[in-house]
Amino acid sequence: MANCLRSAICLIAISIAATTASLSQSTSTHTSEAQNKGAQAKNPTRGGSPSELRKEFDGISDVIPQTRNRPSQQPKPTIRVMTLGHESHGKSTLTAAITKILYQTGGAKFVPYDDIDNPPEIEVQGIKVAATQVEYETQKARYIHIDCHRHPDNTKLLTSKEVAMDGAILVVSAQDGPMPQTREHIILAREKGVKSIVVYITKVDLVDDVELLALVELEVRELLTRYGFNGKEVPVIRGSALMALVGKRDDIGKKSVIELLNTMDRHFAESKKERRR
Ligand SMILES: Nc1nc2c(ncn2[C@@H]2O[C@H](COP(=O)(O)OP(=O)(O)OP(=O)(O)O)[C@@H](O)[C@H]2O)c(=O)[nH]1
Ligand SMILES: [Mg+2]
Repeated sequence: MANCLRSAICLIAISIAATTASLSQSTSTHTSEAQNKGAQAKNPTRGGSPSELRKEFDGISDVIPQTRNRPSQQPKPTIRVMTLGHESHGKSTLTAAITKILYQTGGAKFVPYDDIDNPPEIEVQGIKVAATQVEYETQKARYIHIDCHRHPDNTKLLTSKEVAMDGAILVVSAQDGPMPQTREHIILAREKGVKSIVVYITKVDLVDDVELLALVELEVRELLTRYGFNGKEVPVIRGSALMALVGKRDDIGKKSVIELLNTMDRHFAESKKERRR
């Protein structure tokens, strides 16, 4: 009888413990989801919860560069890139958008704009700069991508001998076209020996005039040619990183970032391979 009573008490205790654990787990999940939604409402560029983001990208995974290495595949090269371009032209927004797009394939941890826009000092190949380093993986390569906080930090990296870059994403605002720092970064990138440049003309959502966009593209190509790059051949993608980041206007948002990533894969990975030969 005493044994029977002890077993019953034991069973009741186990069941109370299990119920408490499950309640506290479900409360913490709900709290973090609610916090996530609250943060998103305050700032749309922060993106949604992982499950919301996955839903948002359903159906386009076939066009996003897939990231997983199959066992038979060769190891992917590591490509070091940085975002260049005039201040406020949209470098950090594009950096955040890339991580958001690749989050869907498991190729990146999503890094919100606010975390990129105001970074602490970090060491990039031994050089101290206020910058964010994001890492992501596409079909063809692993990327280490540096987005500097301000123009002087970009200059510091571009002029230091210790820092090696395989490529650069030159960000140009469709509204403003190339500006003094665009030119300066092109010159410094050339002097540094950055072999590959891909141009992303952003803020296309703010420009309706197709001729104006064509003019901006022409100006960038001319500038690149003037300072030693092959301006005619450099890939130029038009889009809006902000639209990609907030999940609107897929035609100029998400799709343009996917196009950029595919272009980077072709351009940067290929030219790194050629340099090795
Ligand atoms: N409408 C629109 N605004 C954009 C787009 N991309 C960036 N912006 C806005 O442009 C402003 C500057 O963007 P950032 O990404 O901080 O620019 P940045 O080049 O990193 O600026 P610095 O690091 O200060 O040189 C922000 O207010 C962005 O929201 C875009 O595609 N469309
Ligand atoms: Mg920035």
